[in-house]
Amino acid sequence: MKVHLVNPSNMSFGTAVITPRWLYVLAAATPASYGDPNLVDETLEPLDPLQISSGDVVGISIHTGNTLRGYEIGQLARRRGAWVVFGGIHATLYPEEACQLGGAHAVVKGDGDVVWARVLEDCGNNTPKPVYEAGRIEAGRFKSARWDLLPSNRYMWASVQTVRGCPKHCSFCSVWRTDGQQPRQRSSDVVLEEIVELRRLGFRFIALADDNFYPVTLTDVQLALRQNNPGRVQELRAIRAERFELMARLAQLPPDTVFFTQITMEAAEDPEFLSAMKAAHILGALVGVEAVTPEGLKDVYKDFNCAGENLVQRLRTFRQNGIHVLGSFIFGLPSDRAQTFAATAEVAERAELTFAQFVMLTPYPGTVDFARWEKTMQNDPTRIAGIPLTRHWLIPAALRPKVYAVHPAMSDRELRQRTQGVWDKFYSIKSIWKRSRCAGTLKARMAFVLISKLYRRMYADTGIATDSARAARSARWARWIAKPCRRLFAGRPMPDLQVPARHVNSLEPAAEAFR
Ligand code: B12
Ligand code: SF4
Repeated sequence: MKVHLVNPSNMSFGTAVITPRWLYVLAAATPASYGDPNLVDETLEPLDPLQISSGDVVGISIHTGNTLRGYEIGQLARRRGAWVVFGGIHATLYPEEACQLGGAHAVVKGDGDVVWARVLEDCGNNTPKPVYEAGRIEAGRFKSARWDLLPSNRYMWASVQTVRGCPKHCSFCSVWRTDGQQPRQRSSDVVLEEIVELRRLGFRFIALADDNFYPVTLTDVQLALRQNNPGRVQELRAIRAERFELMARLAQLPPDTVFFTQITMEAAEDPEFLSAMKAAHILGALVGVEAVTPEGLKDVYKDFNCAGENLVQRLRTFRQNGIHVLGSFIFGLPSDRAQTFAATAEVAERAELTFAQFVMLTPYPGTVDFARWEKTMQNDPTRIAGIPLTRHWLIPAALRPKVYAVHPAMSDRELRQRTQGVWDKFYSIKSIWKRSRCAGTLKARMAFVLISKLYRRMYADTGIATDSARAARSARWARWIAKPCRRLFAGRPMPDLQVPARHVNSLEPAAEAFR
């Protein structure tokens, strides 16, 4: 019985930006008695169905965006006589759908690290259960990835998770509902072991695939102190101390190592944290700006973000501390008006963002926005290819709308055109060249231009493409440019690199301030 793990995608580029971490984690969760699993990442190349034989197990991961392709693979694998098992965020939310449309024999809801061995055993005994409630396991039970199975020369960035879950509750995000609001933080020992293994292989760019790298803010600790809650204070400070411990150890890695993470802008109020990040080579972070107006922030339950001039200042603080920001903005919020687009473009420029993305509000399942929208759509008769809009992921990609909710002030067309306009402005050659000053040498500036253009093109398929011809053109361009880009990210293998030792004095430096 061979085990196959498939990461579905409609587009294959030959080279990919970030390793899909789940593939290497589930590989680690596969008992040695089954041999090494066959890992298929369709963002590199499509699955060859002939690899699958009767009696094999095919594990497929789906997030909402790649569900349709995932279901195609499931049906295909089932026709070839394999056991079909689905997992991932979308399967966790809609297990029945994976059975009805994806040919699933079994669906794993939640974390696969521990349950996967049992699923394989049950398949081997011809007794898989329709649903495995795996839930949220403790951080200590997360499996470290099998990086020894990573193909060489295919990915630009590797990905290592340090913490799962997020204490916030943004309306468009499913993370806090599926992964929980209690941060599940891995110990720095296991994180460092993975990172050093990757560095030995020659990866010097590593994405920290965290929901929120700053799970405890200074305000959280102050609040717990004010509430006279010593247990809570201790818990929060332990999480912070472990963060600082991790960063102190990352700081000892070779100086050309580069990390990128996702973080809330509250970190800008915490100078020790930012300087520890810089020292730890965490030189870039995706910051969810979402909206530039107080009304927009209210729309998405993100009142901890700033608007106006404070926002510009907060974002600049990252840059002033040596951390590049990829600002993420959402368009299509109910409070957006025609002038919001120009205001956003202006903030993106003034805040000295290195990269930016301008995504269209999409009701993802598992979010507050989705639940609200689904309710309002109860009596909506619209069907595309026979599918109601509230199951938009099942609509063939070419027919899928780009805007889902009726906007109170703008037509779909206007929203899309204005969004496109902001992308075009931010990624015009003139603007990119101006931003490329941060890269230094002429060669580095040229590389910056190339990467900016690649980023822009790869995004042309994630919600803003005006038509499928444009998306196909973008894919061709990205395929062509991705290979030389990967070389820019590659590092020198360092087979002898040692794991930095635990740091005795790395306890949260600001701790004294809270006593
Ligand atoms: C890192 C990350 C990215 C990275 C890297 C993606 C990559 N190549 O890996 C980048 C920045 C590129 C990215 C992009 C996007 N992302 Co993203 N991303 C994440 C993040 C933070 C971590 C993913 C990760 O690596 N986790 C670590 C692995 C080990 O965990 P896991 O994938 O959940 O797998 C575990 C279980 O789910 C289960 N499991 C998973 N698969 C399977 C399969 C089987 C067979 C079994 C048994 C079990 C199993 O077991 C695993 C181990 O416990 C998640 C948030 C999250 N908490 O998951 C969002 C998340 C997956 N992303 C999300 C979104 C929306 C996007 C974008 C669409 C954003 C945008 N607007 O453009 C794009 C889409 C990109 C694309 N086309 O695929 C959403 C998906 C929501 C949904 N319903 O689908 C999430 C959940 C975040 C959110 N805010 O809600 N993302
Ligand atoms: S959008 Fe970011 S800050 Fe908000 S809940 Fe999701 S992970 Fe947390």
